Amino acid sequence: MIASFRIVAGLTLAAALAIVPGCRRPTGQNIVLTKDQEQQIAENVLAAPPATIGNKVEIKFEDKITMVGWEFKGTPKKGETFDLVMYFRVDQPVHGDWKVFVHLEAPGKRRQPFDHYGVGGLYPIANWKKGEIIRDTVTIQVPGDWPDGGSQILVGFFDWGAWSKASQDRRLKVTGGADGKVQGDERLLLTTIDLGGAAAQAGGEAQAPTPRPAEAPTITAPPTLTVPTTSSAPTIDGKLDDAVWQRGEAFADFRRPDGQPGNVDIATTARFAWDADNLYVAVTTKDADLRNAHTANDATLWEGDVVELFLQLPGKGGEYVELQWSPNGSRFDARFTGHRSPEWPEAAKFESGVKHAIHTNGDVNKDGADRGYVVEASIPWKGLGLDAAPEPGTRTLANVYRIDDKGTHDLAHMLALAPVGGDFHKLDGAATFVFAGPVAPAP
Ligand SMILES: [Ca+2]
Ligand SMILES: [Ca+2]
Ligand SMILES: [Ca+2]
Repeated sequence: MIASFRIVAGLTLAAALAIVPGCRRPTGQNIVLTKDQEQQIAENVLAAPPATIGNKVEIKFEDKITMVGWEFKGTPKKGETFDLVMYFRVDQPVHGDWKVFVHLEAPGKRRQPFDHYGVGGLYPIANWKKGEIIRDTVTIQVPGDWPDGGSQILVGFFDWGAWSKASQDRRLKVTGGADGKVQGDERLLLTTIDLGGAAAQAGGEAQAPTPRPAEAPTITAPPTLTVPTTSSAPTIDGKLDDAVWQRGEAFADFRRPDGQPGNVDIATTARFAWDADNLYVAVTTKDADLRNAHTANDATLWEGDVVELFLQLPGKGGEYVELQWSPNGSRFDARFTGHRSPEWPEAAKFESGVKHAIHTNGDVNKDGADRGYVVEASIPWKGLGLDAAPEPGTRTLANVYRIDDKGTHDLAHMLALAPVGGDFHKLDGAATFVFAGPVAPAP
């Protein structure tokens, strides 16, 4: 996921998930919301469903929540973005740390999860009150290389707390409703759509597409980076005054993942080096507001500000690792045997032995004028499952991403070292890293 997931709430104001860390707590105490955020909740918590909804349904999730309608805004189509708007009636309070899940699925081929708290993360399910109608909007970005054939949208509720703490898969049972088919795993099959073209909605009338700005992708040729070897390992302290970082060039030509020019407010540079023991990484990034709610390693860091490295493991037949670092000091490491496989909670059980230090220029999760942060890390080759460092001249695929958390994770607030479209796990077409041999001393 993540980074598989890339959810994101359809609310467009800068209502960051992480601005309200209290949101993550089911009891909802001590949530301090801005006026804009309170307004967003007010606009999406209704006394009654709207008179016109694209698809009116009555589908019960146990005796707690009933989906009363849903509709698309925009046209579900490969390489494009659309909103799924769902209306839920609260029949009984749901206690605990639950999330809505939405799966975009090409059966047997690919699944893209969009897990989220309610109303753009501002209104956790634990706070939903009996009788309320919740309008919950999810923005779904369909990767350009999505498989052909019918795709499904499946919806449900799962106990995020039980999953994150104990890997228990608890879901609300879909117990009623003739309008939606239910999979055996408590996923409501909402509709089957053809992403090659216009939506084929189950019931109801198609919605007028919401116009979106036309942005032709400008995917550029992927860069090739020469990763120098070093005879002096950097001190992993978040300061880039080490000799290895003083020489050579930093890669600074980050662009949006769709190839558009990058947002200069989050300008990012990356440096790499290696020796017999480790791959070394140094990333500096501008950021006016440092946000990440997660302090635990292997948490869903991609919900906040984050730097991500994807690296294909040389000689391992397409296996790759994903490492992430947040300005909050936490890191995530996961190993995948193939594209997004296994799913991230399983993949993240992998421990690479990465050492990292984050230097922040500003205060994380406080309002104020921040400047950015620096990630410095060493990743042991042996921790990656390699017998030894790569032979000089070895080439492999890699990418670096950076997300600036604005609540809505849209491409405008992301950067990629090599733009490949928006699927962060897609290494086909990513950058090539060449591990260079020792540099001859100057004569
Ligand atoms: Ca250092
Ligand atoms: Ca930020
Ligand atoms: Ca891990």
